[in-house]
Amino acid sequence: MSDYKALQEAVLKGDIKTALEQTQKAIDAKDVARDVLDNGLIPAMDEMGDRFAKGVAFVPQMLRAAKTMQECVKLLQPLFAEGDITSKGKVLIGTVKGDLHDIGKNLVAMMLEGAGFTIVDIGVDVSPDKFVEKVKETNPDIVGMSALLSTTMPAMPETIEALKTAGLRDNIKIMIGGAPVTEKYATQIEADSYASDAGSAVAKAKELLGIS
Ligand code: B1M
Repeated sequence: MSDYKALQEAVLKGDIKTALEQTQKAIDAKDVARDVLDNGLIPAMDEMGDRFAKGVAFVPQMLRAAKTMQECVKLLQPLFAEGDITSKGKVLIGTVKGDLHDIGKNLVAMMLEGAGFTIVDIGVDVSPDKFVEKVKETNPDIVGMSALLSTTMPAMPETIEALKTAGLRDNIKIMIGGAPVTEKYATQIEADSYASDAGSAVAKAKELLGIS
């Protein structure tokens, strides 16, 4: 296993070149992509979040770290494929209204795609009406919602309500996730499933559709 300190430091500094070199080094050392994420990239973003919360890092640093992580994730992307490319079902995924965080959502989408799901990614700041419109247009099996801000979590039940009003709720399964979201919240708002990370999102999606 690689030493991920240098990768973490590079992400924190927003040093894309070094971060890509370190990611490539881990790939060359045959590290598992999940390890690079769990031990290198995600701890760096958590540290950035702590620095932001303490007032020692600001939005431009968060943005730079996010961009650096995204570039590294692109490099890891081919390693996420499970091999079976027959579609296991269609997942429509977006970050809810008012929320611009998309790294977690993109990771979830990427892992689901790697596991054989067809992905319709409708981006960030997606209003309940847009979810409804896109569900009508693309007819997914699962609707995935991501929220990273406690202030945007209420857009999840709003979206579920809009799907109910449009008569679409019974045809789909709903999965939610994001750092402030919990299993308890999922039960409370009557979502069908909650996943704490991208790996478990794949397992939960398979469970929802009754596939192994
Ligand atoms: Co923001 N931000 N941010 N930010 N940001 C957080 C979330 C925060 C916790 C930082 C902090 O204070 N410690 C805090 C939220 C506090 C709260 O409400 N609880 C915060 C804040 C306050 C803000 C702003 C309000 C700051 C400001 O402007 N004053 C602002 C809001 C903008 C907006 O959205 N309207 C803001 C802006 C930004 C940037 C744009 C600068 C940037 C985002 C860039 C981007 O995404 N393209 C950013 C970043 C980078 C962060 C932190 C540092 C990192 C987030 C991240 O990418 N994590 C974050 C601190 C932190 O999370 N520790 C923070 C890595 C990612 C892989 O994890 O997204 O949790 P995560 O996804 C995981 C799981 O949650 C799960 O799987 C993923 C992979 O394992 N998951 C799902 C996610 N979605 C899922 C969906 C599923 C299932 C699982 O099913 C569908």
